[in-house]
Amino acid sequence: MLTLLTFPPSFDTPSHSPFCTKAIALLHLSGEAWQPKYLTNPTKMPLGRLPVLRTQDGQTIPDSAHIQAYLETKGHEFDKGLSQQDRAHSHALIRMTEQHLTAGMAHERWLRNDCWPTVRSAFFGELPAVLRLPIATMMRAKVRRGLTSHGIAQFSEEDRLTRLGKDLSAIKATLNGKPFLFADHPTAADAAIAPVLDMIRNLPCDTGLRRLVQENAALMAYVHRARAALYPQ
Ligand SMILES: N[C@@H](CCC(=O)N[C@@H](CS)C(=O)NCC(=O)O)C(=O)O
Repeated sequence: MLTLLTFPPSFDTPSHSPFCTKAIALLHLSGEAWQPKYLTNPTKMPLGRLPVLRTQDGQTIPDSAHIQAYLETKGHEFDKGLSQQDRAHSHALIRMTEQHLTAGMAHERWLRNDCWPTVRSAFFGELPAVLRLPIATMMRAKVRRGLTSHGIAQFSEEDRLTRLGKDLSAIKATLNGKPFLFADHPTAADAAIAPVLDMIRNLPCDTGLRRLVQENAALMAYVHRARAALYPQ
């Protein structure tokens, strides 16, 4: 049995982390037998991050893209039937989402004062009371540095929303009435992208970004369809 080392569930998704949720979706699509092992501190992981997959033969595979590649070596072709052009489009859309839209979602969770108390309890609520506030405050400062260095935290609210809105438009344009991004069934792009939209629509405070998703019927229908196909329960 495969074991996925993952951050625990929160906010109605099977992990806090979009990358862990992507790995869960890929494992679900692969049909492999797997179990989650929940961790809250990834510092001892090979890349200091989660997800990490442990295989039956003792391999430890960090990074959701490497987990995908491992499952592909076992014969699970997530993009079966896609043209070369669609594969290129899918790759670009995944990169956009993972490198930009996800940072926008993290900005809302971690840096907005109206979201933070709920996020803090969801992510750090299980820690002993004496450690909870210092660790949460230290992690928030680390995320602030990361998102400032990335650039997303440097923009005004209006500029940030314009930029993230363009990512959402690219996703909507790709969907273009189809049930999933590139086919009538989920592919690798859906596993990577739908969890991020799901986390945005379920942000714990009212933000412009959340409204852009919640007020778009096509995106909301897609999120519900993808949840049922990728991480049902
Ligand atoms: N490229 C990696 C990114 C994974 C990643 O950034 N995970 C974050 C959580 S979303 C993490 O573990 N951060 C370290 C921490 O939270 O301390 C992947 O695709 O798996």
